[in-house]
Amino acid sequence: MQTKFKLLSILGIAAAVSSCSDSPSVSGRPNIIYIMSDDHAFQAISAYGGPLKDLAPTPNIDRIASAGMRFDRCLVTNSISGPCRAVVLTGKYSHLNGFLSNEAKEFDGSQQTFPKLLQAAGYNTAMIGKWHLGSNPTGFDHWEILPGQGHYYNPDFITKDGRKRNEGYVTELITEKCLKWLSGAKDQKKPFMLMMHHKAPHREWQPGPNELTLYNNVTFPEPPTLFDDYSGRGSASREQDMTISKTMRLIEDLKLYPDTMKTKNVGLNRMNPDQEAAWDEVYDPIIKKFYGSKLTGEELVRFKYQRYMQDYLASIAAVDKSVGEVLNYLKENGLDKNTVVVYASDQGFYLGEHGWFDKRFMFEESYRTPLLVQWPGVTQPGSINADIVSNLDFAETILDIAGVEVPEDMQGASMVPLLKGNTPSTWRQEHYYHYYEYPAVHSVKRHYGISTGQFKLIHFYYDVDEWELYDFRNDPQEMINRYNEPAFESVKEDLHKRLSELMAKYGDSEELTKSYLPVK
Ligand code: SGN
Ligand code: CA
Repeated sequence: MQTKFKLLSILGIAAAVSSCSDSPSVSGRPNIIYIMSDDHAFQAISAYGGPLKDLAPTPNIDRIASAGMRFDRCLVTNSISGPCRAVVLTGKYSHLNGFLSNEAKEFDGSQQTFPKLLQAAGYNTAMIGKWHLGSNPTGFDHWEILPGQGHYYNPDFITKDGRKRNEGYVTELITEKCLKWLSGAKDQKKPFMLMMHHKAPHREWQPGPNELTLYNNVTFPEPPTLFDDYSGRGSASREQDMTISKTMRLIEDLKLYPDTMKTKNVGLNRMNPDQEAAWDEVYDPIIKKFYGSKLTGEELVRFKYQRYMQDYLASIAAVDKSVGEVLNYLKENGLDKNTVVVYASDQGFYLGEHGWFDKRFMFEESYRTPLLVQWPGVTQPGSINADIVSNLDFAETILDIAGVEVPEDMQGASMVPLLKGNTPSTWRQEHYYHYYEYPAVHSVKRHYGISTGQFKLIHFYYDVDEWELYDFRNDPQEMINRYNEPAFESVKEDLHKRLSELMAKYGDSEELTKSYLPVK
């Protein structure tokens, strides 16, 4: 497929455009809808199975898995929002696209991105929702973004015409805006590519008006490592600041605010009187019960975990509904056969595993992100892929699906052969990771590492110099660092060698890493 379109590109993009200038369905160039939520753990998507599956199902997101392919090993290169988004756009690691951490000021929007390449090849492009890259979007015919993280209730949106407050719940507003844009796009003689980026279910997990009571009376199973004491691992696991017990806030995160606090809570104080009344009706009894119960110790952690899950999963229910509305829209408008739909999260998330929430670590729950793709007539319905894929591959995959030449300097690979059910023999057997945001919120130390089909080798650096090795096939919860065990000597040697090779391949190095260290 890529070779075919390399030929097309020799003739010039204009040729590709004119050959496809009838309606999208006539030209055969598929439309693409890339839906990305924020912090949506694969553990909270019922298509992935797991203990939450029946208690908090996601029937609409699951429709994508039923109609298409579920990826079980989609790994991110740097598990944090802005950097993930920059990797998705550029198909390049953070050290090359320049957006290393959420604290990086502005994404350099003058660089090559896949939306720009699609736009130049004749696609109608749009970006609606959480952007989180500082600078304004480039490469889009239309964009409407939340400032920074955005708000759940009555959020502001930024457009080319400035910043404006919108009344309503953020997930529903993003859906409405996307459907409105699609209805204009469908009548144009161009294929379209829409990036629909939900804010939910990002902290502080505020459920929408239609989901406020959804899980209030549900008790969710606790993960076996909720009370992890981090023995058997290094200082990074012990010294993070992202535990449900210590870091999770009763007031802002769990909404257990005494009356006097309410107006100080950024986010909730954006509600209009009707929204606030509906909210209070649900939360006031919870607050009353909580302050009457005087919970402490493990009982308090257990309570916090349940409240966390109830709000987090209710925020997801609105995202699921939104996905259903988009899929229905495509069907009702005859677009379903020629539109590829992707569902992903910017990264994974901890739902109490190791006692944590948040992400950042190269450990499974934050390193792995959900990925579902339906490509009618191409993906085998209900298929499952276990190859190591990455958000590094998204740009190349989307370009390849659109038949646009993939630039040589992108660092991932097109997943099109995988989507067709054929994994090339040369497909990657290992994955490189690098996280930089420290010192910063949640105190996850800087680290880089390699993951293979069975092992992970991780180097925590900057304020420490600690290596960790996990045999995650035999220790799926990653509880034992095997780095200093003689039985793992040859595995360790092999992983060190492969890690050095990977760093060289991607243009990263220990030396380069030192150049990112801020002057103390
Ligand atoms: C905010 C959150 C953090 C979260 C970061 C990054 N705190 O700072 O918990 O890790 O965003 O999240 S909050 O009190 O403001 O909610 S990211 O998904 O955007 O990378
Ligand atoms: Ca995120």
